[in-house]
Amino acid sequence: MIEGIELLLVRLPLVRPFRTSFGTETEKEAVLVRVLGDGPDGWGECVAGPDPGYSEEFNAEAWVTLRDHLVPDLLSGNVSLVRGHRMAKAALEMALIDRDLKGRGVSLREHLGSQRREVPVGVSIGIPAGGVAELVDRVGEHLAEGYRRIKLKIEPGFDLEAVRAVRHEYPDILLSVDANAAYTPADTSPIEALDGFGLLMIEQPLSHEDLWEHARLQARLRTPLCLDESIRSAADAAAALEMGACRIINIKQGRVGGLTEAVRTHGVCLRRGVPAWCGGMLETGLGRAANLALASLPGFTLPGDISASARYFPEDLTEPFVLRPGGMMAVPSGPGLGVEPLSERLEAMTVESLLIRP
Ligand code: NPG
Repeated sequence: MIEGIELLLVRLPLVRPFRTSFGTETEKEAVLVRVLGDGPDGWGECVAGPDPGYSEEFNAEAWVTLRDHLVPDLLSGNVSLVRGHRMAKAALEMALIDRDLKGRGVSLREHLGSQRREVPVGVSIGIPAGGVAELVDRVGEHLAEGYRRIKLKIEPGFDLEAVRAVRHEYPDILLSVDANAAYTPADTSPIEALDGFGLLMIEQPLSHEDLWEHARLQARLRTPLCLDESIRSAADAAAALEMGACRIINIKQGRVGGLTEAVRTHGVCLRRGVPAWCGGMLETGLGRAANLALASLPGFTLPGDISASARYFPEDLTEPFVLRPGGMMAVPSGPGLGVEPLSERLEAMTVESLLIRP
């Protein structure tokens, strides 16, 4: 029996500001969902941010969508007719799955049917205030820590020079770039200029809603394009691959509406032999636990954006995740997500909470 569902808004300081082409985050703000009843609590984390810069979803609307629609629909047993709002749906789904699995003593990894107990991971480096020189230093630090793939955030004016400098220093590393939709079909020359640097992929150069212009661009490039923002479902992934819009897919459970749809999206890639990897949204330990379980599925053939807690937060919400030798991270093996928020931290980081009863 579900006795209530609690929504919590939490804020965690970041170790350093994270700048992308769409904005800068200095702290992590997230909506958490806690399902209460007999048996263990279930926890879910919404991947939306404070502003609609990455996609149309953001925390204030996710809160209202959960409070006024998704949670009441669930508690009253009505079929939910909410369109879109995938990140809000994903958070609720995660909490329900976590509770169910904890009650049955099954880990999310086992539930997904995965064999791998650790996964190779990479790190995503925001656009540094100190420009290219600072970027090259940061790449060196993360390589020394053991990360297996480096991803650079780029935007018009911070692209070619940055890639050239990093490649000059590190000619052989697995290196990719991510534009977060910052370029336009009218001028793709900065992207085409990156084609000769042996990049593993160029992620989401064009609009967050586009497939067609990406297909036209991919036809002119040797480097694989990877789509992130444009892929909101398994069906989107199939369409993108069918039309040649990309050759690699970034899978984020929040972006596609939950773990179930993420597994379906992974299936689309696996059946076609298309490389996939698990994206990250600066999640706290809760969301990262889900990402690690997802990334342990066999179709995730490239290192994910899943880094150790210390790369994001002075203090994580859960026991910290650490990097293992060889740039690997352990997939949690405990029931459900395999992690819990630490109660003292949760209390200190919660800025708002609301308990909704049936
Ligand atoms: O390691 O979690 C991480 C961050 C990886 O670069 C990363 N995420 O565009 O994929 C992205 C980007 C992002 C971060 C997007 C925060 C939206 C919010």
